[in-house]
Parts: sequence; structure tokens; C-alpha cells
Amino acid sequence: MNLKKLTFFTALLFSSTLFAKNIPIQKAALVGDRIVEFIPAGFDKSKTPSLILKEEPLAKGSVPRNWKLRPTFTINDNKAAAYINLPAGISLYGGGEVTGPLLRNGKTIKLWNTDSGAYSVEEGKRLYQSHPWVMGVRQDGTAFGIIFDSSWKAELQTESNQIQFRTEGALFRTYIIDRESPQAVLKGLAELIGTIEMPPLWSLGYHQCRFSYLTEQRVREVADTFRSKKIPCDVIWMDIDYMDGYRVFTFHPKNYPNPTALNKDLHQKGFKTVYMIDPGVMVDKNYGIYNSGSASNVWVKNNDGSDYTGKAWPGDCTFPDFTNPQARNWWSGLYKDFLAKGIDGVWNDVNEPAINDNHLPESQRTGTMPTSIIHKGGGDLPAGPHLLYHNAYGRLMVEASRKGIIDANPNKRPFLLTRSNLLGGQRYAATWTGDNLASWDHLKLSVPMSITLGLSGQPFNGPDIGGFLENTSGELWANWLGFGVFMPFARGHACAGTNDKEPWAYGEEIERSSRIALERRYRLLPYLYTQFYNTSKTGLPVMAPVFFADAKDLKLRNEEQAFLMGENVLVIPAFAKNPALPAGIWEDLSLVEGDMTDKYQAKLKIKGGSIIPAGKIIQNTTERSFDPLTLLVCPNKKGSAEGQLYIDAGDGWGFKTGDYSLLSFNAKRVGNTVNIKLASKAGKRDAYKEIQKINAEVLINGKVYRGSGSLKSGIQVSLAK
Ligand code: MIG
Repeated sequence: MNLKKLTFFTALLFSSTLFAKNIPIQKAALVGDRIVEFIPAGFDKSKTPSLILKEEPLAKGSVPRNWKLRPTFTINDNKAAAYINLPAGISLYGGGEVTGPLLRNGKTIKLWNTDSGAYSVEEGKRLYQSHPWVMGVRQDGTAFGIIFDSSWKAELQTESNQIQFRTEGALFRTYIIDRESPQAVLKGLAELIGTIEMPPLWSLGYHQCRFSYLTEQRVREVADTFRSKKIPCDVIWMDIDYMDGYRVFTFHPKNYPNPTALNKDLHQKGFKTVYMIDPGVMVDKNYGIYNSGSASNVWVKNNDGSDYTGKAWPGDCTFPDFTNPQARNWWSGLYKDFLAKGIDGVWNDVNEPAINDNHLPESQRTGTMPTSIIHKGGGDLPAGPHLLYHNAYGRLMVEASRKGIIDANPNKRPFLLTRSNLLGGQRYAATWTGDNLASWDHLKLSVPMSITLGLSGQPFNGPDIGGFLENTSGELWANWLGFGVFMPFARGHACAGTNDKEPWAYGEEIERSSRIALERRYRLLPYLYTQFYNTSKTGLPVMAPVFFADAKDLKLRNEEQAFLMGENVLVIPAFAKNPALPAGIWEDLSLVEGDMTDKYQAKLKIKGGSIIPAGKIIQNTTERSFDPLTLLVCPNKKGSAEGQLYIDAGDGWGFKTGDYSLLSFNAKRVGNTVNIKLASKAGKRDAYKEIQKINAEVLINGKVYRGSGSLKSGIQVSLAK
């Protein structure tokens, strides 16, 4: 026997499938429109609780007779797995936070949330989040999706002929959605895992961050520079150095002596502020939060009953056991006094949780808690090992944080950003893609990464624009910002020790380009906000793959340079080479003077048949005004177009009791005139008062025709010269 054969047989011998026992399906039931739940015999909720689903699904009938996709469950050495065979010719997507290409055929991802600082574009690396979810699109454009409802440590392998989900834990349920289109499948996903809640309008503005702005003087300087240079921005971020010795919920006495005054001054200039909160609490007998947590008995425990400690920024830390409802309540309660200082949003970082164990020999380092630690659980959650709860630690933390933020400010919409999360965790927090690199590879990677998160239930996401680690050149920055401004979450960030990365830090030419890019985002905010309204209702992504324009066009299936913003705007980054674009009418769209000739700006195209609402150039969202509203109209072949605008107060919950306005516009060409009018209106908000004047721009064959009018009168645009 030659060596190759020998290794083959050894591999076979040790391969789990050889000894794996097939587990029959105990129950398969319809739990939604073409959504089937598969439960293996012996499934035990107290071993694999669901941390993914929004609520317990209810059986609504039996499995449709022609149903094809079914999992095979196996168990081997107490490790459960599921396998689903696929017919040929399927394009696979999903898996949440992943590196590598948009198209996921033939990929393996490791689901074990990990601080992957400087993650490479190379595939297979662990990242910060776990999304046991795959979507398949058939050649005919019909699609399916599979949720593996488990947070146990796992691997998700997406082979073209078989999906494999292999865990290191107990049996779990599997949900399969099989519908007429990828969009319909994502709606099905949202039926199971929920959607995001409408975010505050300000969080859709531009965010400026750095690790860290070391003093409040520097923060004021950055804020003032945005305003004096007239570069739009809504939010300034405080990274860990605002704290006193990295103790969470404290402020550095010298560098941030008066956060209340700082926040107030920033508010007066139209800025909001977001402050970081990490899970690790410094072990320090003179620190109120530590003492309070000890008194409330909230810390994760070693198996001998002592507090588990691990190293993080402040040194030795204890960690709240977020599986426990009392610990979550205690954590929620901490936000009240903190936010009372005028803080607008919260950033939960390093919640994989990331633990520095560099003092251990390399072979013993895991970067997190020991898998054998038993979390307390409580309420719906059983006590269970870290191996079960690790991937849910961040998700449970942000559930508690979000509740605390809402309790503290019940009349405001919370804004929370998290680094770690689990499928379904979009209900609690927005996300970003962690510590990327200031490189062209990472710039390009940020597009499929963000699209894939959107295809995995998390629409509110984006990368560190410009790249976090290492120095950023002006070229890289301007190219990245040129399309980053059309991503759902748009924040520039920079690691300690790297060059300044504010929009003006690269000289005048780049400053000018940055202004154009940000002005374009701000002009499109009415459209973007409407997309967020849509995703809060349906779960459809804000940033979508180009193939969403035509799921039957196979050429579009792996396009990952260009992307769609909503359904009607196509974004083609300046770096894109020969992008595959959808057929049909797509007219070039100019929003700001100079945007068509500036080499760093993404090309924008508007879809034939659509109407896009746009606003004025503003410096921040407190200046929002619909005087005038602009309607960008691109007629289809038949000369008609339609589109929507959603408006509400931009914050608070009034929209839930009718204080909103959902306007549907349509346009029709009659001879040489295009008539644009309000077709319908929902909600109690007085749009007639809010929208004073409407300018329309009709785009046909590269030409722009202008007209103006009002909501009442409509707008007539003449196509005659
Ligand atoms: O150990 O707070 O990904 O965005 O600037 C690093 C400092 C901790 C990691 C985050 C990054 C943030 C940094 N944090």
C-alpha cells in the first residue's frame, strides 16, 4: 500500500462519519409559508436552547408533499451534525461574517467567535461572529435557506453537492425555507429570526472614530474641523481611552474630566456621541462597578465556584455571566447613569469574549474562556458549558445592553454597535467587520463581507472605512470612502499608532473628494432611511448583491465589486474592473457637483422604472429638511416609474402609533411630458406641511430634464428642449 493510500485509510478511520450514528427525524412540520422545521429524535432543548430564533415557531401543518430538501442528522461521540444533499447547479451564499468571496460554494467556516485582529483575506479564519445560515439560489432563480439552530462550537461546510454543519455539541433543530426567490427566502429568514428595529436617523449619517481620540480637546478639534471645512458628519466616537484605567462606565479624570459638558457642546454643533463599553470588569476593590457586580453575584465562575478572571485592557477582569437573567438585569441597570451624561450610543467591543492569555505557553492559548466553564443560565436558558454559550456571549451581552439603553432613555431609539454576535442578533445591535487592514485587498473584501452579512439577517453593518490597522494612504482612503458612503453603516476608524485618518488628513485633493462622497451619502439619506424602514419590516438587505436585480441572470451570481443600495441604486466602486451589471435601463446618477468627474467616487446608476427620493446637502441630520425634496425619476421602457419615501421624526417611537408618512410616487410619460404625482400616502404625519417644494429630475438616455411642483400639484417635466 503506498503512502497516499495509507493516509487516505487512516483519514477514513478517524473520520467522524464512519462511526457516526444516523438519527431519525422525529418531527417535520410546516412552521411558516414554505418553512419546514426538522427535529431529530432525542433533541433536547435543555441541551441546545435556541438563541437564534425570535420566538418558538408554531406548527402550522404538515410538510408539503413535493418538499425536497431534508437534513440527515448524525451523532458521533456526543457531537451532532446535519447534512443536506443538494442537486447540481446551486449558487451558495450566507454564513454571516466571512472573508473570501461572495459565492460560498466549496467553503468551510469555523463558528467560534474569535478576536481575529488583522484577519487575512484568506479564508477559513475564525471571525467575531457566528451565523449558521446558508442560502442557495437555483439556476431558475428560486432559492432556499437553511438555519442550523445551534450555538455550539461548529463548522459550516458549503460544498456544491452537500451542506454540512458539524457541531461539538448536542442535537439541534434545522429550519429550511424554500421559496420562489432569494428575496422571498430572506423574508422567511426574518420571519424566524426577526428584523432590526428602526434605528435613529442620526446613525445613518457619517461616523468618525479613532482608537482613540485621547483627550476631549482633540474630540472638540475634530468636531470643529468637520464643521469649519463643511464636511458632513453626525457622530464622534470615544474608544477605550476615555475611560479611567479602562474601567467600564468611568471617565478619565484628566483627559475626559467633564463628559456631560463635552456631549452637550457636541450636541450643540449637531454631533451625537458613541462610547465604548467592554464586557470585562476590572478586578479592583476600589471600583464601584466591580463591587456591585460581586455583591450581585453576576460573574462567570470557575468550576470550583471562584470568580473566573481573565486579562483584558484593565488587567485582570471578571466577566458578567450574560446567560443569567439577574446578571443581564444588573448589566442593563449600569447604563442609566452613564447615558445620563448625554451619551447617545454605545459600542460593545471584544465580546467574543476576547481574553489576553499571552502569558500562557502558546499551546495553551485560546484567546477566550475555557470551554469547560459552566455558565449559570436561568429563565429559558439551561446551565451549560462555555462550548455551548461562547458563540452567544456577545449576543446575550447586547441583549442586556440594548435593554439598559432603552430603560435609560425610553423615548429614544437605541443605537448599539457590537463586534461579536450570533445569527438573529441583529435584533439587538448593528455591527462592523472588526479589525481590517489598510490594504487594497481589504478594501475589496469589504464589499462581499458586508453583502454577506446582509444576506445573513444583519443589514446594519459596514467595515472600518479606510482600514483599521496600519497606515492609510490618501488614495486608499478616498477610494474606500467613495463607495463606503453607500454602505448601511458608514464609519471611518483607525488603530492606535496609525496616521490620522480624518477626511482632511490626506491633503486638499482628498479632502475635496471626501466632501463629495459624504455629501452624496447625505443627499441620499431620504432614500437610505426608506431602505431601513423596508428592512425593519421585511428583513431584506439594505446593501444587496447585484444578482438581486435579476436572480435568473447567471452572469450576476458572483459579482462582488458592484452592489445594490436597496433595489433601485447600483453602486460601482471606482476600483471595480469589468463588473457584471444587470440588463435593462440603468441611468447614471449625479448627486453633487463634481461627482461624475472625481476619480475616487463610485459610479451610481438608477434603475429604469424607479423614483428615488433625495434631500439637500446638509452637514448633519439635525439639519434635515424637505425644502425641497428631490425626486430622481428614471422611466422604464413604457415611460413609467415608481418609488417610495418614508418619513418619521427620525427618533423616538411615535412612528409606531402613526406618526410617519409613507409616500408612494409614480411617474408616467405622456408624449413629451413626464407627469409625476403622489399616488398614495399612509400614516398620520402631515407630509403636506413637511414637504414644501419638490424638484424632479427625469433621467433618460444620459440626459436630465428638470421640473418642480408640490405634493398637491404634482410635477410636470417637459422633455422638449
Ligand atoms: O483590543 O478598543 O475591534 O475597533 O479600536 C483591541 C480598541 C480593542 C478592538 C476593536 C477596535 C477598537 C479596539 N478594540
